[in-house]
Amino acid sequence: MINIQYAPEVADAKEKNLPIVALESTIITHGMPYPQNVETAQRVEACIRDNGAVPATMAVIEGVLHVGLTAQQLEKLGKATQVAKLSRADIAACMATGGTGATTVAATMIAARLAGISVFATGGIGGVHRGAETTFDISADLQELAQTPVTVVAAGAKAILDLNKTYEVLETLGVPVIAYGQNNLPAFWSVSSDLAAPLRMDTAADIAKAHILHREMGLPGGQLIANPIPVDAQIPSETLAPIIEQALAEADAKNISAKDVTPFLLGRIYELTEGRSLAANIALVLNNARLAAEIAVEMCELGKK
Ligand code: PSU
Ligand code: MN
Repeated sequence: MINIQYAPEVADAKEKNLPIVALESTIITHGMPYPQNVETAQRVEACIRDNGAVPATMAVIEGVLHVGLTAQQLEKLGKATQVAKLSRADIAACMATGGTGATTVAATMIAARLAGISVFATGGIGGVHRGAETTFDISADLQELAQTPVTVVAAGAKAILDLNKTYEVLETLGVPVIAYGQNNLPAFWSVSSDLAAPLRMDTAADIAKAHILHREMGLPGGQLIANPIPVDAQIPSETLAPIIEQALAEADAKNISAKDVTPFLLGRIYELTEGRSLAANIALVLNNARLAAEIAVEMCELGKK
C-alpha cells in the first residue's frame, strides 16, 4: 500500500546491512536559498559517504515516498517554489493525493522508521516558538522525537525559538537530549547557549549504545544529539540576538503564522546577516552529517542499523 521508492544506493545498503543516514528535504526547499540549498545537500551526502555511510534524502514526489534522491531529483526539488512542507499531519494526505512535498524533521523520522533507518542528520529541529504562550506554536518535531525510534543529530533547536521552553518540553516528553562533547546545549548558529545539557556524551559509540538500549528497554521515541557548530564557523549569540529580535518583530507585524514562521525567520536572518547565517548553517549541517555517519557505523557494528 505504501508507495516507497528506494534509490539504488540505499536499496543496496539495506541488502548488505551497511550504515545509512537519513536526511530531510525541508532544509532544501524551505531552509536555504537556491543554489546553495542544492550544493549543500550534495556536500552533505558526500560527507556521509566519506565517513562510511550511505545517505538517504527523503521526499514525497508525485505521491511516492522516496528514500534517497537522484542528483536530478535533488536539483528539481531545490529549484521548485511551490513544494509542500510535510510533517506528521500531512505526509499521508500528500501521498494519497499524488502530491509533492519536502519532509520536515518529524516527517523524515517517520520515513526513516518505515525504511528501517535509525540515524538522521539535519541542521536544527523545530521547537517551542517564542510567544508560544499565546500562539501555541510548538513544532510537531518534539512529539515525533517522543514516539519514533530515530536518533536525530542537530545543532540543537534553532535559536529563533524559545530554547528554554523547547528543552523543558523535551524533558516532559522523556526525550534523551545529549550534548556532544560539551556540558552546555548548543544554540544552532552559536557553539553554546546558557543552558546546561541534561546529558553529555563524547563518542559516537556511546550514542549508538544508548539508542539501542533505549529500544531494548521498550522505551518509545528517539534521541536528540545536540552537536555544537565548529567554533570557527559560529556567529556569537550577542551578534545574533538583536537580528533575531528584528526578524521576530517583522514576522509579527506581517502576521506570519503556522508553517511559514520558520522559513520567514531563516530568510530574514540570512538577509540581515548578509549571508553569514547561511554559511554557519551549512557548516553545522556538514558537521552533523559527519557525526551521524559515525553513529550509523557504530550502530551497524553493534549489530543493528
Ligand atoms: N534545520 C535547518 N533548517 C530548516 C529546518 C531544519 O537548518 O529549515 C526545518 C526542519 O525541517 C524542521 C523545520 O523540521 O525546519 C521546523 O519547522 P516548524 O518550526 O514549522 O515545525
Ligand atoms: Mn509551527
